[in-house]
Amino acid sequence: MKFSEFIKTEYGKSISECTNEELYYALLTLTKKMASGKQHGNSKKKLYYISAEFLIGKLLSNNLINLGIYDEVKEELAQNGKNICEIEEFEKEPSLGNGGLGRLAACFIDSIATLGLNGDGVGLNYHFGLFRQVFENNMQTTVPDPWLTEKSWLTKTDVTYDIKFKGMTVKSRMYDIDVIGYNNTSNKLHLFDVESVDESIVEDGINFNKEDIKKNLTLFLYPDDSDEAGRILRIYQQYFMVSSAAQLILDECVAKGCNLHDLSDYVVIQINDTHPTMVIPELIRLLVERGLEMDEAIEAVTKSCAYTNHTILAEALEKWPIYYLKKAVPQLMPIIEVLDDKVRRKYHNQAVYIIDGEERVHMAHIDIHYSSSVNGVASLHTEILKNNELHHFYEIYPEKFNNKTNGITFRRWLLHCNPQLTELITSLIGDGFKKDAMQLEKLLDYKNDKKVLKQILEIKSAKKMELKKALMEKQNVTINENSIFDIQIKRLHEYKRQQLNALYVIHKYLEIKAGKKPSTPITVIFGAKAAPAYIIAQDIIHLILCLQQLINNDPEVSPYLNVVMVENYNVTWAEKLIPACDISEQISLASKEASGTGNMKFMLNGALTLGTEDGANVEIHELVGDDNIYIFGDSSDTVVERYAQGSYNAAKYYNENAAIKEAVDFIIGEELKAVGDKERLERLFNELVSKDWFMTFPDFDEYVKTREQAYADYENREEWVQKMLVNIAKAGYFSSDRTIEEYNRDIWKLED
Ligand code: HBZ
Repeated sequence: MKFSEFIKTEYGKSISECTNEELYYALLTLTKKMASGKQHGNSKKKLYYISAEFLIGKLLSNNLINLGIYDEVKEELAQNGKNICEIEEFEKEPSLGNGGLGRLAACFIDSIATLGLNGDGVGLNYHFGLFRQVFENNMQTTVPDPWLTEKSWLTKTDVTYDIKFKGMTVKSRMYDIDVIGYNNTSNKLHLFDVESVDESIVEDGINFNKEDIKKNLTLFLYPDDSDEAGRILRIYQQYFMVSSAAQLILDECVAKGCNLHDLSDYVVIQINDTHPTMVIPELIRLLVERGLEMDEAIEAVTKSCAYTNHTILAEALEKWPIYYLKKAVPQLMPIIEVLDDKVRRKYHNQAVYIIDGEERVHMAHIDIHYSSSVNGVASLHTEILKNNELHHFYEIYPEKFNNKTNGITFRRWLLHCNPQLTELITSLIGDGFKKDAMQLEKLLDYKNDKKVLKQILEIKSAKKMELKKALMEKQNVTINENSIFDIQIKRLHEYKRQQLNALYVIHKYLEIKAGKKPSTPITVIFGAKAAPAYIIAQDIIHLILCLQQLINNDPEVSPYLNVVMVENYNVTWAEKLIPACDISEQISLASKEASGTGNMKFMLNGALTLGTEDGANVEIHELVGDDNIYIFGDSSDTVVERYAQGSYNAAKYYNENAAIKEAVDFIIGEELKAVGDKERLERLFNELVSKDWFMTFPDFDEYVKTREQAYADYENREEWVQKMLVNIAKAGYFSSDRTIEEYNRDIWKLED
């Protein structure tokens, strides 16, 4: 049915008579209707992808694309004087994620549906999600981000479960979002919510009683865990998620004829990082309750579960005090004790115990012992897990370890965010690449085609203009569309080293002040949220915002260098920033970034990577070759070795390297103090000079040199655009369809 006919029958109006808001809701209704006709046939074995985050982004355009009606609808709207982009403004971006892990989950459910696999996502329906970031006085402040509207992509279901905590039972209810495959069947994202949640308990935008679980359980993603009540609340949330999931899983498989002894013939559960780990003891508990012997239950669950690790940072690996678990979910402790006991009997190595000497439960250890697969998310990351971080486990279970290099869905990160480039590619190589991304390699035939190269540059310019317009409208900031767009967008974390980028900006500022002007002006763009309790991360944001104010208002420098930090960086911003980017900053300390996925999105949209040999950068480097990427910095082996020796001395670099000293001193110099907060700037300065835990100084010189080389190469537009083309052509490997095919081949083994 055409959209105009749908509008007429459902609303009794024509398109031109509707407001944009009415059109948005009409399209939402149409999409939901079409999705329900594409439900998966429910084959015997089913995947449950459990994740605390699903950073799905706005859904309208993507759903229309996946249903194959985007162009048609856009055209019909245009004929009636309506613009689909304006209509999309009515959609609020769901605030159900924080970073790469959540965005990965969103790409994966898109690919699972696209490949026609029977697999649903399971998570939580956070009412305020992650906080919304607002800048005030060059600082990040946080406010709730209510995103739920009365009519939305969520559908309330009749499915409810009792979730038992110590001394109380709460009711969970399942809400569903359709996950529409590209030209294929549709699956579900199940989001559980507590019936008794009460949004009104949030005061001053952010504070609420952390102990009133019935009212607060699904208010926020990652509630502040700087105090004990916040940490215990996270356990409540995690258990609520996995107990709902476990009950759903058992109900669904029993309905299909599973007798629970054969659970793993019906069910495979992918555990996305350690947040859903309690699904393991919870399923064991439920199976025993339903009559299985403990040993059999453990075996059935182990066979059904698979774990993905996303980090080697020790502080990010969850370890919960037994005391917390006993307070919230005491019924799990006897099971966890049995699991630990079995490990202790078999392996006489404390490093692999589940419960440590400080009475803490190591969640990742549960996952590794009691899953049948453990995977890292890029080749280097998996090697580091095997050889360093999880080496003791690798010795016990070499067969469990495998790598699954991350991927991104090209529907969102090319077709939706860059229709111009999509159209050009289609005109050159046909549209086979939309289902088989490796076909992008055919673009290499055009490496010397002047007309094509010119078109690629024109598209980049057009996307830069679009970004300029968006920044003007949303943030009242003007940027120069003829400048080099050098972009770093990701969560704010010291290991990702936004501070290294900021040090470069200072260095460049001082150079320009001293009369050395860049041939082409440079716009350095940041986007990042910092966890509210992560003080140094807030300080780094403060530094960047101060630099933005200082530099953009300096008439001597601003014609050559600008700094912009986008406020409340999210998926919608990423969709505008990535296609406009020339240089993609992927500068984490080697060994620390498990994979990165922004790096892949940038490459696909023709940006060149300036990065360290870390995460998936290594694989990007291998694919595009030395000439089409800018690599710098110490290798992961060097870094791992330096940590092991404990020999790093930041002060030595600071004292012996004049360029480093000059840039670092600037942080506490008069210019910045005039626009910034003395305490924050001094704290950051001290942190760098006395610790620099993520080793920015050893990489500084090479970073500056490599970045200058990239800028110099940019001047040769013909060669630069050839590099862009190679990056686009080689990006096919990073389609999440490829990643999901690998998960299915090696771990899930679902039928198509
Ligand atoms: O997962 C990210 C990795 O840092 C990134 O390298 C990788 O590409 C991506 C997908 O595999 N990890 C996260 O985003 N992790 C979190 O956001 C996180 C949040 C809360 C935690 C732990 C980790 O308690």
